[in-house]
Formats: sequence, C-alpha cells, structure tokens
Amino acid sequence: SRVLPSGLLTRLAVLLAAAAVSTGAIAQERTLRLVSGFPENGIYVQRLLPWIKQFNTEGKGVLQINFLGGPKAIPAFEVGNAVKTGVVDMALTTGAFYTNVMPEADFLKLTQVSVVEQRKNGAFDAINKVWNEKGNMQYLARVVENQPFHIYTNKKIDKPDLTGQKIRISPVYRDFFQALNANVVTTAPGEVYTALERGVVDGYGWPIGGIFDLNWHEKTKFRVDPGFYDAEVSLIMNLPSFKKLTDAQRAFLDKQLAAYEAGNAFWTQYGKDEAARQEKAGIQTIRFDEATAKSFRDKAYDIGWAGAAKQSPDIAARFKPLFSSPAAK
Ligand code: 173
Repeated sequence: SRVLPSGLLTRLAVLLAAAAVSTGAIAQERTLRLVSGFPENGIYVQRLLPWIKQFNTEGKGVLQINFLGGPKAIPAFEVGNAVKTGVVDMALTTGAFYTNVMPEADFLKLTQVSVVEQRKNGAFDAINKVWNEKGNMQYLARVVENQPFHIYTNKKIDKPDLTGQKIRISPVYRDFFQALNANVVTTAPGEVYTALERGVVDGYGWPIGGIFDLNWHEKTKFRVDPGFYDAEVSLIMNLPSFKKLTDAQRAFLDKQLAAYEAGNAFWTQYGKDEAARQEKAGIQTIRFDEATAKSFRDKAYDIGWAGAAKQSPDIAARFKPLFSSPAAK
C-alpha cells in the first residue's frame, strides 16, 4: 500500500483530534439533582414541576434537572445541609428551613423590595456573598414574592396577644410569636395537619396562600390580619456544583431562572384568590383597628431585625438598607 506524505498525516490527526474535542463539548450534558423542602402537593412544587419540564425540553444536550422529590426524599430541615455538602445539586426551599446551616438564611423573610429590585440594588449580590461563604451555596432565584405570613388560629383573639395559645411555627415566626406571648412548637409543614387534628396546637403560621393544599382549612377557624414579612421560597445550589457549569450551561441556567422569576406576578392574584377561598370555606378574618394593625406589622419587622442583629450584627446591618422599602430606610 502507498504511504501518505507525513505532513498530510499530521494534518489529518490534528483535524480528527479537534473534531473529537468539539463533539465532546456538544455531548456534554449534565443532570442536576433537585429536591424540595416543601411538600409535593403544595403550590410551590406545583409551580416548580412545569418549570422543570420546560427546562428539560429546552436544555437537551446542555443541562437537565432530575427532581428527586419533596420531604420524603430529604426531610425539610435537612435540605440545606444536603445542598451545602453536595448530596444534591439544587433545592427549592426557604431560609427558615436551613438556619442550621446559617442563621442568616431566615433574614430573607425581611425583604420589602421585589427580587427585581434586589438584583438591581446589590441585595442579591450581598446575599450571595454570605451564601457562598457560610453556606457553600449559590442563591439562584427567588420564586415566591408578595406572600405575607399570617397567624391562623382556632382561638379567637381581639388584640395582638397569643397568651394561652400553642402555635406551630418555623423559625420565621419564633421571635414575633413569642413576643405575642404564644407557646410555640416547631414543625415541618408535613406535620401541621396532625398537630391541629390532635389539638397539639391551636394554630399555626403560614403565608396567605397554600392552606388548602394539605387540608389545613378543615382545622382552621380564624386568620389574623394584617400579614407580616414576605414568604421567601428560592432555588439554591451547591457552590462547587454551580462552579462546575460550563459557560453554555451557566447561560442556559440564567435564562431559565430569569423566566422563573418573571412568573412571580402570579403571586399577587393568588394571594387574593386564596383569601377569598378562605372566606368561602368559613374561615373568619380577625382584623385590628388601623393603629393596632400598624403597630402589629411594625413590631413584626422590629423584632425580626432585632433578632437578625443579635444573630449576626454585621450581616444584618449590611442587609437592612438593601432589604427595606425606600420609605423605611
Ligand atoms: O414553614 C413555614 O411556615 C415557613 O417558614 C414558610 C416559609 C416560606 C413559605 C411558606 C412557609
């Protein structure tokens, strides 16, 4: 057989090697493992699933998400550590569920500006500096906004005083409800129904939306207005796993996260619909007079920020002007 000139052979080899590299890059699809700290039949996961579906359709060959499940896969209060240690890549959860990773996680309930504004004014970057350093995680996107928390109870009150009441909490409500003289019991959302049913608690804290998802409305007589704080539910990601993304994967992820956050307008109408649905279900609203309502809300924030300053003075001081409404600055 004839021998090819060596110069041609070298060129062929170089071409083949280049082709192999670029094929490798094209075929480099990665799958991220995601869990939810919230139950699968709740509104947060109901809105997560279609997002994942679209993500996986558009992300073929680039990036995929494998949803492993809710608290049955990893208990609500263990999800943060699972993200921190890389047991999973990503989670949909709330800061109140990973105060065991860093107490600052719960400060996110104190935001009074939209996530759009948080990305503009430096709050988002300030959060990520702390989340990177203390949580070994990247704070990716806030996907719930405009969902104030409320007190739900079966024992009527006529002033902001929970004396003699046993109330289910997460860390979100602890300082505030204790300041209102409640006896508090911390549980994951999955245990609220049973606690109400057995009379272990008289009531619970929860945002305006979602109490029908686990049938708590069956065991709820009153909602107290006004609401306070803003329920924070976000996507977080293990930092090494985030840093391993290629430029293309990172760009794709950013685009999907932006689309998810752009859907946050949903929550305003949802809150109204849920309040109407509660009324229809016979849940009575307890309202304070205007001055009492204002001092109730102010007290919630004062106590929230005081708790934050006690836990982590420097970070609380950094976050407060970035989280607070322009008027409150
Ligand atoms: O469990 C809770 O009440 C809680 O902390 C929370 C936080 C965000 C959304 C919903 C509930």
